[in-house]
Amino acid sequence: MSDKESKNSNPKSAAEQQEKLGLSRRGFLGASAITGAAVAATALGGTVMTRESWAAAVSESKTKIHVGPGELDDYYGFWSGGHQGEVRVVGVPSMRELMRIPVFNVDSATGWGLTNESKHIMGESAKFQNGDCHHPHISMTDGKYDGKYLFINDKANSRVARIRLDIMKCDKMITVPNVQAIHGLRLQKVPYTKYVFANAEFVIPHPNDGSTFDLQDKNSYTMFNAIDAETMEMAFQVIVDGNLDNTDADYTGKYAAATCYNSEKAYDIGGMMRNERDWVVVFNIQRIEAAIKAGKFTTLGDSKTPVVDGREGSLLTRYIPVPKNPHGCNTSSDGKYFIANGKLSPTVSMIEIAKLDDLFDDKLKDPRDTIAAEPELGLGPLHTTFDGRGNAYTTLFIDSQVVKWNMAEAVRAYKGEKVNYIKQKLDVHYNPGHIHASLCETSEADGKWLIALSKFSKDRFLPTGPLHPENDQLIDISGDEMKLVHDGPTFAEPHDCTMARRDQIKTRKIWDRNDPFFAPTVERAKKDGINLEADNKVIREGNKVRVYMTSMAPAFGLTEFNVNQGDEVTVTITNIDQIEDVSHGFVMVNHGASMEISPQQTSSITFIADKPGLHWYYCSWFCHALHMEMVGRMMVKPA
Ligand code: CUK
Ligand code: CUA
Ligand code: CA
Repeated sequence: MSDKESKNSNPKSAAEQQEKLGLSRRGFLGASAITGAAVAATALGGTVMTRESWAAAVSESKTKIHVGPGELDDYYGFWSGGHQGEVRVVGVPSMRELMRIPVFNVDSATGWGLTNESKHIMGESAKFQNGDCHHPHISMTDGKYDGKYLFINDKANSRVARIRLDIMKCDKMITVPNVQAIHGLRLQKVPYTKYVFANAEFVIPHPNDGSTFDLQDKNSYTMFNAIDAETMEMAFQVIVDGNLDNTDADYTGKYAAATCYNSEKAYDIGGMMRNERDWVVVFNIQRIEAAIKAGKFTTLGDSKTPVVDGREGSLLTRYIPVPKNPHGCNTSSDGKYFIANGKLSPTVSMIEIAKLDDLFDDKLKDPRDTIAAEPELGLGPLHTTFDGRGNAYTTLFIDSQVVKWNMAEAVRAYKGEKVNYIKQKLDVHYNPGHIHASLCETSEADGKWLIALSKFSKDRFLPTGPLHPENDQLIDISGDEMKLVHDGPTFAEPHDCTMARRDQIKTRKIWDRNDPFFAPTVERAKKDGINLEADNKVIREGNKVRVYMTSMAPAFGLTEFNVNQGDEVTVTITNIDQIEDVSHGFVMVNHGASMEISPQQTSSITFIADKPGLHWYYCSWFCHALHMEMVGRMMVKPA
């Protein structure tokens, strides 16, 4: 957007700029921020903080975010790694990165994407080495986090993955059939997360076999997808009009909603902006389940997934027109509203969930009668979050602000009352997308911390060349006013994050030997007659060689093994250390093989011994004073 150009047009190095502006630079930005807020807030009748009260508030908040050495954070944050493909675990409020969970990427430390266990989980799609994740969400029971799983989408290769939060590893992955680009992803909240709802963003012809490329064709459409959260298999797909962007579910278990920005089914920007209104499509989950149960569905191609038609006129869906190219879709934590964020309209649309029964029963004739309010907030509203005290917080991409507003007052204003529902506008740096308040997606929204995920960092950090980090900013919302307290640089666009109280996540200290994560490898070993916890053996089957060994600090069970050139070698290692934190690694030098083996874990990796001679392997995780000596040799006899 053009705003980005104007704020981003600094050709000089940060050092030069620093010199030129001296110490006044931060002050200047601070002042302009306040002036900007003043202008915008005055226009909409909001309150503005003075420079003095702002400085005092910030210093007070800073003491709250200080988590001293050895102290623990109050919240687990789960950050999407964007087109980097991973999930990151971040402590809030310290914003310290605790762990990375590789999902749709290849990770050389843990061996994700390289080990047999990870390839088994990734299935067919292991052939892809990229991913683009946006929306991490934690499973729920009765509208509260149950801490079991975290789900995340892959827009790049149309996948959905599940992470087991007890071990913080991806344990299931599915490619959604017959669609392109899984984007919006949310979970059923009530009675529990039975379904993962996933929007396929792009309209494609069906069948997509090259017989037509016409998006206006009646057989060109996209689908809303439900995946069984436990089995991670497809539950159903719903054909829709237009396209699908973001989604959310309600607190009754009856409805899910999704925004559509391309009701035009256009293929270019001009076309996608043609209509003054696009819509929110609401899905009636019970009716969809009933239709499938009654056998009223079809299937597409090789897929066995039940497909129902939810296009205009269907009993399964309702289309609620909202202005223009809406983006985020957020259920308020009080359960009252689906909120569609206007993007090209300065408004958000509040859809009253209590009116949806009547809409589906045709007692409400005009779908617009479900709109409780359409407050004007500022330029480029993208996503909204909640503090559990009746306030909503919306990102304004173009204004580079977060606006705090009151939902009940917005509804009163919509009815004609003179009330100022805008509470505050806070500058963020810069151009925010998602926004997330602690526990905001659950009925326990606690109004403590807010993360604004800003798309541009510009001059906020030491320069890193043409590619800049994004800037995820921590805002204290526990008081009456929002206070920006921390800048958090992030790589390759997180888009979204989620937070859970630390007591809601329970992790294992060491692996359970019966963990399904490496069960296929245990099965294989059983067939070879191997006791993984004790045996150090080489099994040969033609040119397939399986090397089994243990590891215990500071030694591998085998310090040498022999193979023939051209053999396909599978090294399986079981870490028999019982001590928490003593992870080993295995790297076969010059063979592209690397993996993690944490206490009581079994890991395996397969490579071709294509070069004759001596090849060292070593432990890659510093595990002992003699870690450097934790090595072995593969002797390869020439063919
Ligand atoms: S999307 Cu990126 S800012 Cu993928 Cu949820 Cu809105
Ligand atoms: Cu084992 Cu380092
Ligand atoms: Ca549109």
